[in-house]
Amino acid sequence: MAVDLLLGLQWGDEGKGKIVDVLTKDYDIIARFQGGPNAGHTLEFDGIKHVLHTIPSGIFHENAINLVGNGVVIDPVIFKKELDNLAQFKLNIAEKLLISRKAHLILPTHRLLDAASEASKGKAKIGSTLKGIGPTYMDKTGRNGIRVGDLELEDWKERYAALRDKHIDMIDFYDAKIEYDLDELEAEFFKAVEVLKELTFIDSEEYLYQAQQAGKSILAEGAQGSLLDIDFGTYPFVTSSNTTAAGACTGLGVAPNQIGDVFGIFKAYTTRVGSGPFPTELFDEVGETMGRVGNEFGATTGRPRRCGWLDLVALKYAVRVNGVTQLMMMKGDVLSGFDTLKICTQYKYKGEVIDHLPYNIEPENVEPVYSEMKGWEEDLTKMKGDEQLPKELNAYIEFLEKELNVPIKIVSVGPDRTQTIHR
Ligand code: 2SA
Ligand code: MG
Repeated sequence: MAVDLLLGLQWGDEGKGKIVDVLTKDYDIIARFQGGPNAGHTLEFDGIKHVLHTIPSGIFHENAINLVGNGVVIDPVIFKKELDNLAQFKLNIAEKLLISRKAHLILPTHRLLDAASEASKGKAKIGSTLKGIGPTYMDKTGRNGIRVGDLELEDWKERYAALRDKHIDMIDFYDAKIEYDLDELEAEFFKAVEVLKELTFIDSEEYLYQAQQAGKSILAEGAQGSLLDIDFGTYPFVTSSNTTAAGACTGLGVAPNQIGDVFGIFKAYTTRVGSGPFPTELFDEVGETMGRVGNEFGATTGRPRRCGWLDLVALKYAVRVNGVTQLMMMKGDVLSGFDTLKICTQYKYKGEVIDHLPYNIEPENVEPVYSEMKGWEEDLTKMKGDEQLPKELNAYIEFLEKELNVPIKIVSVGPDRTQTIHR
């Protein structure tokens, strides 16, 4: 059976966690393929809000196997905290959670290096979540990293110590005055590694191949968003992995011809957390209202997210790069009450009007060109069916479908699992 993909099409926080949770009942295996504890996937049901960072969003479903793929970077300390938070829900995690031996480990010194690198950049900082993501992927591509499978080897602690010592020299080199107590960090790390080792480590590409042969259905769950992709995002203000569809092939070992549906998740407006260009960003009351009503705060760091109108130029780009086959529009409920809604359909770029994403979308180069649509007053959060949606919202959806040439199959009208309208 084909492997379906679920991806964020903007700068992350589109609501992927919720949709994976809604779709999980249809899948046997949910697999994360990139990113790490920088992700914050929020799920709400039965009046409880859960935030997952490394563990896939299918963990709450009784029969789904959850796999952390080779493309993911794992911080044992954060992983242990996630497990501790889930312990009260009796999820039978030991049987449902599998870890790829080829996934790389985030060491305490990777986190310190992240902080040192950001501090050294001053105003030009990336706005990283400070979880050590960049330095860990640097060690992966630099061929220095420590992988989950190494924990099964006798000498892994020696290799750990060698890498740690190198990191300490690098932290000194940054001269960023980072304060830390390495003994404390290491004690916490080694304790968490023991917890990680209680889980099942597998050769996940082989596992997924066999699962496919056996007719199991697989959903690959992306983290962050397409515009944070290391290659196709707003570099250097990106994360350090491929967040786009290709990342699922390298991050799981699934062949391109095995990919089935590509579900693209987007918010009815746009948000971004961290630094970097954001053409449709609003600095007025409208943006402030979106942030307040939408509760736009980082699920991992608590940072307020920047808000703005929907950017169709960027969304079209993401749809193409990922080969999206179905769209899911989130947080339409947050737009209730605006008289007029704006959608950016083109950019004014160096005096010319263009409709593709240029190399550089810094504010001095790009000015959004907007189409306006009539807003709606109705509260959407209690609506159950397509037929209840206000006509202005339907017009908004139809406009997007026409521009993007992909159907919008789900409209989410609130954070809860039940606030989901299928079209
Ligand atoms: P990093 O930590 O090195 O990956 O940061 C690099 C950039 O990627 C952005 N980034 C994110 N953007 C949105 N959501 C993310 N996850 C958390 C959430 C973020 C949070 O779900 O809310 O809690 O702040 C995420 N992870 C990374 C980051 O802001 C940098 O711009
Ligand atoms: Mg998030």
